[in-house]
Amino acid sequence: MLVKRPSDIKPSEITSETIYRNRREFLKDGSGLLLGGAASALSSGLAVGQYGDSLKARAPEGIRVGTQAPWMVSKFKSIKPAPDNEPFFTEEELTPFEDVTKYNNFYEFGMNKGDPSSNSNEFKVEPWSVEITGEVAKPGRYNLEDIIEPHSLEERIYRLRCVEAWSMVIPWVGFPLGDLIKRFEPTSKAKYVEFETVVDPESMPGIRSRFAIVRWPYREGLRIDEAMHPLTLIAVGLYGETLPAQNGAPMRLVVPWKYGFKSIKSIVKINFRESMPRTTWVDLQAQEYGFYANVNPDVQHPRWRQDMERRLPQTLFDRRVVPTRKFNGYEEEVASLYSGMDLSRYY
Ligand SMILES: Nc1nc2c(c(=O)[nH]1)N[C@H]1C(S)=C(S)[C@@H](COP(=O)(O)O)O[C@H]1N2
Ligand SMILES: [Mo]
Repeated sequence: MLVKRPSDIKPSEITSETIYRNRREFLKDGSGLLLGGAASALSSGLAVGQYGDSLKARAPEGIRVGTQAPWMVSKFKSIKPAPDNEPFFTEEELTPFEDVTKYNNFYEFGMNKGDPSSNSNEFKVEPWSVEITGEVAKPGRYNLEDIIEPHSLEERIYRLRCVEAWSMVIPWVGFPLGDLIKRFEPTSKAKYVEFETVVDPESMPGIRSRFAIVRWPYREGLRIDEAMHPLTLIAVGLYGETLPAQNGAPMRLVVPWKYGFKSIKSIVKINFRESMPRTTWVDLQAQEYGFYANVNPDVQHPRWRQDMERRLPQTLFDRRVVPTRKFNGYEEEVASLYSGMDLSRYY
């Protein structure tokens, strides 16, 4: 984000909505991902459970990623499939599993898009615990199983729009952050929620690197009403599998109407507080990255335009440029959170 600037998008490269839709329909039939999900689950030899056989998206046959901890594996057998209607689902063509898991931003493993997948082999998610602190009635250190076990998992198909002007469509597995927060009983002083990523120099070469620009741990935050919004997800999987390290194992945030950097990975701490937390990107470059970071085609980034995006995967022949939508297309659901706010000031 500071290092690389997306090359400029020429108006001639913008794919018209019609062409985009037609291609989408075509690929949907051909990819076998949206329509063939059930078949691939059955043929992969997985013990399919109550819902696992009807997920809208499954990883390619034979692919196992992420933790295979028995309690987690058994939870993954009853994932409620994404509904057929917006906003928890989109009909847009899914970004292939390969791109979702090999083109990543996770600076703890390095700055290049391929670094997180190639440099995360030493990363361990067991044991894992999450510290809950601040303005809550039930603070403490909870192990991962205690955090996740009470929640039923669901599939959600969301757009992810990075501030660098590329985007993906990702089938997550998770549960609403709001349901988790309620369990800790926030006090009336809990106005903001702050998150931190694990810092493990041993297994995270990006942290050891002398070129690192981030002051670790990576930190992010939400206003409490944003955190409680039903679209805000704690993701523990994608494509029907537990999260690969490079996507933020074992649990990460997904806030689909905000730029991707808000969706912090590999969370070890959740702190409830009265004042707005300082976050990693605001710390680094407050002129360019704001606390709110709502996707907004009307507010340009100082160094590139934000009204278009490259929908991955791109090919040599088609850069797949599509218009960026306000709140990443979730305006109807979230605009009321910001009524009366000047979004060009609170970017
Ligand atoms: N801890 C941590 N979380 C992070 C990042 C990071 O570098 N470190 N990058 C962010 C950015 S810029 C984006 S776009 C998304 C990318 O998520 P994905 O790789 O799963 O697509 O993760 C976000 N979460
Ligand atoms: Mo990003």
